Amino acid sequence: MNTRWMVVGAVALAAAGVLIGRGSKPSGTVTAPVAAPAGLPADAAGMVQARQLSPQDVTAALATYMPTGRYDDYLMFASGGHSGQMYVIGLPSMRVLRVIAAFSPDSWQGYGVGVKESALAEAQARDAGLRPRSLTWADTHHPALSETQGDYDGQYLFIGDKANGRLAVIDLRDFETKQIVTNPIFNNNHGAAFVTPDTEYVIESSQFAVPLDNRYAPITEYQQAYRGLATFWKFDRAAGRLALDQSFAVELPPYWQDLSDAGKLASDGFVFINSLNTEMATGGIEEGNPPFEAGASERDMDYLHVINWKKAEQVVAAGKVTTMKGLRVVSLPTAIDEGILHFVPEPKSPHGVDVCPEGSHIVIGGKLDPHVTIFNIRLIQQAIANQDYEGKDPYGVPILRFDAVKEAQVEIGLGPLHTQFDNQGYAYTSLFLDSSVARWSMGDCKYQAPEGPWKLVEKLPVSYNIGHLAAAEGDTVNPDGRYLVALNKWSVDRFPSLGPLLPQNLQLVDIQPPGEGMRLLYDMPMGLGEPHYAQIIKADKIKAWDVYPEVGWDPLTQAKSPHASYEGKVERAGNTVEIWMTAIRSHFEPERVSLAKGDRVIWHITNLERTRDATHGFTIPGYNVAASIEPGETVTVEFVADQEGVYPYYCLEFCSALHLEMAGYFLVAPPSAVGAPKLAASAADETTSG
Ligand code: K7E
Ligand code: CUA
Repeated sequence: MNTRWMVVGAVALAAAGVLIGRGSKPSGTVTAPVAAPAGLPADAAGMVQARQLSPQDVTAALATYMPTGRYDDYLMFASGGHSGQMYVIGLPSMRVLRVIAAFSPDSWQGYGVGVKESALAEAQARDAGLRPRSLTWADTHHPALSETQGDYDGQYLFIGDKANGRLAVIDLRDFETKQIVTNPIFNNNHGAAFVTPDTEYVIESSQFAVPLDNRYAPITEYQQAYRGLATFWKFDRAAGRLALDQSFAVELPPYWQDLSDAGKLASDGFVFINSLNTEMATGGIEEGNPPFEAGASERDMDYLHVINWKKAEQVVAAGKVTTMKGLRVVSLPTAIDEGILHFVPEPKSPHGVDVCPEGSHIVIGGKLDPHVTIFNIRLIQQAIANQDYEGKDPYGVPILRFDAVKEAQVEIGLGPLHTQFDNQGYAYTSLFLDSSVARWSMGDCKYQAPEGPWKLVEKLPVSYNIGHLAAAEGDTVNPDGRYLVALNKWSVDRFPSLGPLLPQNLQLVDIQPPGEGMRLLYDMPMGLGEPHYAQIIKADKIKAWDVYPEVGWDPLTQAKSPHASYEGKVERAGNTVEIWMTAIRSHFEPERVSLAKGDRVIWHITNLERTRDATHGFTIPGYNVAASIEPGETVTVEFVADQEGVYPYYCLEFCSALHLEMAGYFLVAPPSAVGAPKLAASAADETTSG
């Protein structure tokens, strides 16, 4: 019997209440092979007592502890809020495995700091004429893993930028961002990113109404000139890119649209988007108007937008669109006439809309309503067919009769926001004001909970102010149950004080087996930008590369780079100097590059390594360049040598024992001193093997 298991056995004994006093040992217990930290007994039972752990603490520790080298069962992809990035977290260990640079520069990943093969550099160049300045951050809210038949397929990840109306595409073969698209006619979003069941489209719907096409209109013309927009970005899976020319958008009234979710199975072909501010409040507290928070909360009902995107696709194909900046737009009157857009009344200031695994039910959380409201897609389709309307909105959008489409309301507590599902017939809703997670039973579902339909089953307190929650594959056609993570906005007193800016608290909850109640397993301080939503995928669905497929790989195009080179060389054409450099443990080639001030420099670096984890870096003092060149990768940096001097370039990754020697000299002579510039690719470096 190996020692670890004997220790575990002892801990399990302790958990069962057999707490043994210091000095005595239960039979079968052995002393741990490594000395315990000072002051802590070396045996498990002694540790349990010394650290004053309850049996619940011990089982929680056993449920989350990951022995060295063992992998997590699940990966959670969490947005990074206004850090602009994405995080990858292992479950159940809650270890942060990676940050993925998406919208913000990250020097460790060589992203946005001089390397040309990057989605950020590409977007900045493309948007130079569209946006007044280069954006170097985002407010990432909702990640969406690509889906095949409504299930995560582990291929791509999309993330919306609420602040600037953008989306990013991440390829999960190398966990790098491949594309950033900017909505050409709208400058913000919130219902993004959500995917249709086969990732035909990535949905980006707006939040704050503004005039379309980034025009100006005075706020007094709000109702006439301001609009919302639901954009359906076509995803070209083979290319791994969103294609603007195959995308379309549907114009919406100037309510503030909120989250969205795509229908699936029973509701495939529909997209559901919440709204608030159907009052069309325009603020102006300084002019005696009610503030937004009151003005946008006066009515008892707002509208769930029900969009038939398959019908919209046909209308677009028939050419009934206006094209603005390359985006085909179905106007609001056309959307109404063609039966693309219907409204469903929904209780006060809704936030989350979540479609159940079978696609039959749509769950709404109303921030100012203690219920979740559940609509049935069959009833919605019937009401549309029968024109069972309770009226039309001021723009002529038909409003379906609430009682005709509502299946149930379940009172669960204060501030319901977002809902996820498991494989036992339960739904889980975050309660922001209650700071808790409610577990309640679904009705008319493939799985039926023993409590019967539409019942609040239990609530688990969380710390504190929960926003989203994520259950394992809990927004797919095939949820796993097992784990749920509460993404709490505030942590208040949970961690030591590190100043006034506090981490968020991500709490791991065991939701299996359901009969035994939800159990809190782990508090994870998130000392990085604020995650909003997260998705949890089975780890074995991700098929990532260990190294790039070929030496000389361009990760932006996911193909061999035309700039790849297996040997170092320098060429001059006019005043452009082009360098092909190789990197392998523990040297660059060339090791000297000499030129004159004013020369344009194009510097390609190929990492020749085929060894996993043998990443090299590259930087030059003062030139704002930080490259990460992963095994097989080729990167390019380009700049004008506008500062004369001597610049040691070196490898940024501690790649080998002789990492400090992995360096070279970049010599920028004054123009006059060089005359006809002399180039020196170092011949001193004879080493060719790795
Ligand atoms: Cu509730 Cu942007 Cu999804 Cu944050 S949103 S919580
Ligand atoms: Cu290569 Cu350090």
